[in-house]
Amino acid sequence: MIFNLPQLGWKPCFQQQISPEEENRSYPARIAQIHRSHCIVWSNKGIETFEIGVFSDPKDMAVGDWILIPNGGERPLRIFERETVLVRKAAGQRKHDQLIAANVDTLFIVTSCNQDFNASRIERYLALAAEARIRPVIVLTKMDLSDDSDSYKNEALKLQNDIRVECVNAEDESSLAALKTFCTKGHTIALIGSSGVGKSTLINNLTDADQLTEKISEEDGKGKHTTTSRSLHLLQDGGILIDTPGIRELKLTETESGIEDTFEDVTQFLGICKFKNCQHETETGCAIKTALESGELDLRRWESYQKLQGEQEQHYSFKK
Ligand SMILES: Nc1nc2c(ncn2[C@@H]2O[C@H](COP(=O)(O)OP(=O)(O)OP(=O)(O)O)[C@@H](O)[C@H]2O)c(=O)[nH]1
Ligand SMILES: [Mg+2]
Repeated sequence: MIFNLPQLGWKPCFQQQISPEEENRSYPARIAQIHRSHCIVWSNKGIETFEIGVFSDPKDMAVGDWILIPNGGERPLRIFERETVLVRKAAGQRKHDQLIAANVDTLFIVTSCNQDFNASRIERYLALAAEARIRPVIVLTKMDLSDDSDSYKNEALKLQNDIRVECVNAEDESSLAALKTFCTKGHTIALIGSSGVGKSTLINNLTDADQLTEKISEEDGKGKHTTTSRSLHLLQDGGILIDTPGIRELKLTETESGIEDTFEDVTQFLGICKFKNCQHETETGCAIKTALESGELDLRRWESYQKLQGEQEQHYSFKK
């Protein structure tokens, strides 16, 4: 299969990174899959496989990255500077950050109209998107299994000004029309969320992909981490989707400004207390306390903001 570059999301900001000499001697390709020892790339030469270790540490590469390959060469030359990148703190004891996907334009934050829906968790994803300067869309799947999808939608709409929220039945292609409007030619969309919410089902029904999907457990409604690696998928009418494995717990890396942007309803009350060093606990003239009491500020939002900020502080002190 031969791809044309605009269809793969090639943009002027990448073209600018190629010198005229390189233009004659090499070609760009987009990373569609990364495996332990090799990656699969797509370009106007077709689909190719390259060993990873010889040109980059796998930890420094992400699905969605553009790389430069010399004509007829066996090893890529370099990874292009990214326009955007989604990064999370690695799970468990691992210290390095983990790249989720690169050069993403829109993030579909996928959750379901059931017990998976969790406002504070969605706020983490919103902060991640804001930090990366990627437009978020909240996608609520399984509306067909819920009597109350509108109330989930209303809760989601409260999480950010002007946030787009779409309720869908991921298994029914006819309910995905609104999502397709984001999938324009050359536009890259990553799907992210817990296991079992229907990310791969959405990809299968938006494209010709055949991603493995798995029935979720009846008792807890949870999936079993069916997708194990990230991958690129093309839509027939344009648009590129990135499937990702389910995330159990999203830990944020440096996301301070993303958090500030996501919590403007909270930050508007910061810095205006009577005392500069107000801890927002028992001090008089505390703007936060007053806003909480008057109902202008939602307690859950305040607590969620504090939790994420606390994690940021821990993150920085850990790095020192
Ligand atoms: N009825 C209904 N079932 C859905 C919907 N979305 C997903 N499912 C089902 O939920 C199960 C899990 O879907 P997947 O697409 O495998 O979930 P996933 O998010 O890719 O999960 P991981 O790969 O583990 O991260 C499958 O059996 C889907 O058919 C929906 O909107 N309605
Ligand atoms: Mg999946």
